Amino acid sequence: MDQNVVSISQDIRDMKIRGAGRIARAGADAMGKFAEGYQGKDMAAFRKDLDEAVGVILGSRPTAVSLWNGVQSSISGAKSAGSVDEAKGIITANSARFIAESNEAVHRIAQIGAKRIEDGDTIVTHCNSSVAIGVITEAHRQGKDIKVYATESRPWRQGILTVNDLSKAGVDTTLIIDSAVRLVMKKVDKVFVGADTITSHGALVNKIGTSQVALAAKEARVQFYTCSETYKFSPISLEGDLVKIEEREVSEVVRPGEIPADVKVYNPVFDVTPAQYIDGIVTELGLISPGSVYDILQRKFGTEIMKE
Ligand code: RI2
Repeated sequence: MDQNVVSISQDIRDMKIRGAGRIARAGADAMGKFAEGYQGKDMAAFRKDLDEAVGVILGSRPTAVSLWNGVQSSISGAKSAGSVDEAKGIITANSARFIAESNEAVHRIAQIGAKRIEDGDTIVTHCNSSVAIGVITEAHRQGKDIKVYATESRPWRQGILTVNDLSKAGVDTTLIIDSAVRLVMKKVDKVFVGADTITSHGALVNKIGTSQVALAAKEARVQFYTCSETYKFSPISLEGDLVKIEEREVSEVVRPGEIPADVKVYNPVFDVTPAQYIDGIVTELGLISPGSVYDILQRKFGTEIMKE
């Protein structure tokens, strides 16, 4: 097995590479490196080895469809190539294109989303979304006077990354524990979060606790936005497939011996926020409603990607 593929997949599994966009780009990069380093000339063997490499990468984290889309976009058309060299060329070009378009999408979303933030706004963000942070820091860069409450995001505490990012950008930032969200919501104007997956019926799958933030926002009549590149839209959800919610180790929640051995620990990493809690999805194609996800999936992916 290609060592780049093995090590990138391990880094994704261990959360050394994390965040739905970053893992998508890492998955695409792994496919590009696999193609560059492939030595054989037999197409049948290449197809088999490619399938194995794809399986290793996709097995690293199950929830974010961005990883699946990054990998599938990178290998699109390669298996029907006339030779291994042609297939390798297709994959390296696809991979580079995906990574460039992904970075460009993050930039576009920052420009579009920042317009929804007004001078004097107080914002809540949850976990660590590079895309949501891009929107917030762009609004700040434009000179808008904003305040941000960032949740700690147990158990991995990605909120610590967020407050570091925001502070570095000069944004007035306050860290709160996850359970303080409803209390602070009274002082909040807008919520901006990221996305791991968005389904064809507009439900948002994001870091555990996102749906509680959305619930508190709805109750307080606070606008709730998710910032999502369209490769986080799930083509397989069109066929009714459920998004697999990743469960991680008990050790992420409690230290050994801290609780009685007969107490079970349940550590789901993501939850689902239904479309009716979402005021808008900021994508690189524009600000859309959750009801438009189906159309974009059809327009962007058609049925092609599902046949790979
Ligand atoms: P960006 C993260 O998942 C968070 O749930 C975050 O909202 C989402 O990915 C999107 O991140 P994890 O990898 O692509 O921390 O916006 O489990 O950076």
